[in-house]
Order: sequence, then C-alpha cells, then structure tokens
Amino acid sequence: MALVEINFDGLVGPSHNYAGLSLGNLASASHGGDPSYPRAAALQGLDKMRHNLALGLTQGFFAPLPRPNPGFLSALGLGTPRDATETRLRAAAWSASAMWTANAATVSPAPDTADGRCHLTAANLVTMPHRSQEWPDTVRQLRLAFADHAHFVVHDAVPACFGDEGAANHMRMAAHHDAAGIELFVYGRPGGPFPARQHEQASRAVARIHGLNAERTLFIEQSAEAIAAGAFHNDVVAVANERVLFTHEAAFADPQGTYAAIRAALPEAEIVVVPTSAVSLADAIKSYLFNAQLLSLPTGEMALVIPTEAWETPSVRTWLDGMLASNGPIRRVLPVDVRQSMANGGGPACLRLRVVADPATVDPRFLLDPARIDALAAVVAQTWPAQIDPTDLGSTTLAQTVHDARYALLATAGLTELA
Ligand code: SUG
Repeated sequence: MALVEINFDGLVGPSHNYAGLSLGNLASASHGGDPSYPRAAALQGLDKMRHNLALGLTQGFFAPLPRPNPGFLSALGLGTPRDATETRLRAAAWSASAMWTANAATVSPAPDTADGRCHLTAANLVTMPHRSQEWPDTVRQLRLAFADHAHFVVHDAVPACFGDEGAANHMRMAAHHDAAGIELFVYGRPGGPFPARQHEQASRAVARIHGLNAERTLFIEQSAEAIAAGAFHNDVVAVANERVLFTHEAAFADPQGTYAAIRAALPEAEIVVVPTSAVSLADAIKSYLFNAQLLSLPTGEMALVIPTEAWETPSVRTWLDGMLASNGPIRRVLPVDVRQSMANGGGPACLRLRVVADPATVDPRFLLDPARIDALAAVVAQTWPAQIDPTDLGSTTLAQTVHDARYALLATAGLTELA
C-alpha cells in the first residue's frame, strides 16, 4: 500500500483535570481550578476519531500514560503537599497532558530522510514541569507502535538543555504526502512575557538526527507578538498540509521572508494568509481557528476540522464563509466538539500526531476501525471518572480508580505491556 497520512490521537486519560499548569497558555490559566469531566473528555476525543475515520481517513490512537506518575512524585520527594508549590507539583504528577500527541514527537516521513525510513524523535517538553515527565513513557509506546525497523526509527528526546515541543512546532509540506517534502521547524526566542518553548537548537538537532536534506529544511522564527498573545506553540497560529500552508499573518517573525523561502523550496506551495484585519490575533488564539486538522480527503478535496469554538466566533465565521465562497484550496470546514480539551488549550490539531507511513507497517493494536473505537468508548464509559475537582488530586481512592481505568483500556486494546 502507498504511504498515507495516519493521525494518531491521544486518548484523553482518566485523570484529565484543570490545574492551570501552563504559563502562556491562556485557556489553561483561565480554567485552572475548574472541575473537569474526564469521561466526557475522552468520549469527545473518540467521537473526533470516529468522525475522521468516517471521512475515509486512516486513524490511530495512543493510550494515556500512567498517572499519577509515581516516579515523578518520588524523584521530587513529594508526599502530602505542605504549600501551594508542592500542591502544583503534585498536580503535575496527575496531569493527563500526554493526550496532546502533537507534542509527543517530531516526525519526518520516509521520503524526506537520508536512509528512506520514517524518523520520530520524542519531544523532551522540558519547559513545563508537568510535560517534562512524558517522554520516557511516550518513547516506550512509540517503540511498540513503530517497531518495524525496516520502516521506522524512534529516537530518544534531544538533551534537556534545549526545549523541544515536537510536531506542534514543525510542519511538513509536499506536493503529496508520499512525495519528498520540505520540513519547516518553527522556534521561538526567549525574552517575552511567556516562555518560548521551542529552542532553535532543538529543532536543528532533530533535523540532523532525521537526516533531512538541508535544502529542503527551513528554520523559521515564531513572532514574539504571537507568543506574547498566547500562541505557546506554532500550531496555534498555523497549519500545513501537502502543498497548502494556512497561517495567521502574525505567526512568523518575518512573514514575507518565510513565504518566499517556502515558495523557493516548494514551487507548488499555496499559502492562505488570514490577515489581522479579518481575524485579530486574540480571536485566532481564543477560537483556535488554526489549531485545526487540515486534511486531504479521499475525494481529493482539502477539509479543515476546526473546534466548534472557532465556528461560533463571529470574525472567524465571516472569514471562513468568505473562504468557502472563494476558489481557494480548502473546500470544506468541519466543526468538532472537543471542549474539554479546549479548556486546557488543546484543539483538534493538538490531539493528534501525524505519521505518513504504510499502515501495514504499523502495529495494528494502535490502528482503529469503528468496532475498535466502540470498544474503547465502552471502557471509557464504564471506568473513567465522571468528574474531578482539583481538590480531589492526591486522593488514594481516585488514584486507584484512574489506575484501574487505564489498565482496563490497555487490556481491551491488547496493550498490557504498557501497564
Ligand atoms: O502544553 N495544556 C497543554 C496544551 C497543549 C496543546 N498542544 C498543542 N498546541 N499542540 C500545554 O500547554 C494544561 C494542563 C493544565 O493546566 O492542567 C496543558 O498542559
């Protein structure tokens, strides 16, 4: 079979909660302390997977990581918290943040790499303490899913001195998914009010490790204005698919230079720019218009899977209506409800890792069909907590419920070696 794009969505874990842990992520900050609804959150995510499968696309998933993370708690010497800082650190050990698999790894498909294999480098996520604990367990899962060494190489994260946030700060463009492409690494510079999570040297290391062709690899600076406005990852303000880049005007430090470099490296590139005059940076970030899945449908059309929040934002809706009425490359807009994830700053694009590969080379336990989605949804409906209040974190009863729920999921998926 030809190489196709497979979207691996992170299944929202049973400890999903709002702890306000991500400085610079406005949704996380504003919902910190709210009750969360893990069961509804995971079912919303599974509905999105079902929706994309029904479009005729190949869909996979990754399982939640073990939480609360005993290794993280003991490495910090944490028992019962004695102050607000320790309470936050304990919340970090409970975070279900691995659901945002766009941050799991950076992926360079086989047509782009020197050895003709698909390379994946786990992201170290060191900027945010609650995310820094993810990568060792993520690597274990990637090494299971992509164990076929003839087709895949899974690398450990780059050294912690350089922050790496994975595919959320990486875009690939190509005439078609299975053609040699160009890879765009978007990094931030520190100095603004919020952390710049992606370090340029991490991006350069990943490009070297993956054996990318220097002439087809671009390193692009994110605009400081976008980071300061709450674009903590580039995928909050830009998304690419095959020959199309869909971007806010204020995404990059040097927009015109960036567009020219892309056109020089990929002459068939089409760049759809949303101007600030149509959608302000604030509306783009609040609505998550760009944290969309830009997908090539089997019909040959491109569709934009957006969060319902974007569809309901007047400036965004007006712009999308105009885009659909024009003759642009994006022909369909499909809203999905992922509100539980959105309230922590994770839209449809955050929830998935894109891998261009032949599905026959992937461990089938990570691939989905409607019956497998139904089976996962039944486990979630039966075992995921209905509600978590931030004050519940630390409860031994809840910890056992979360552990048992994850184990039930792994058993159903045939993945108990990840327990
Ligand atoms: O890293 N939120 C995540 C959202 C990640 C979105 N991913 C992409 N843009 N690709 C983050 O900031 C919030 C957790 C909390 O506050 O409880 C959180 O981690």
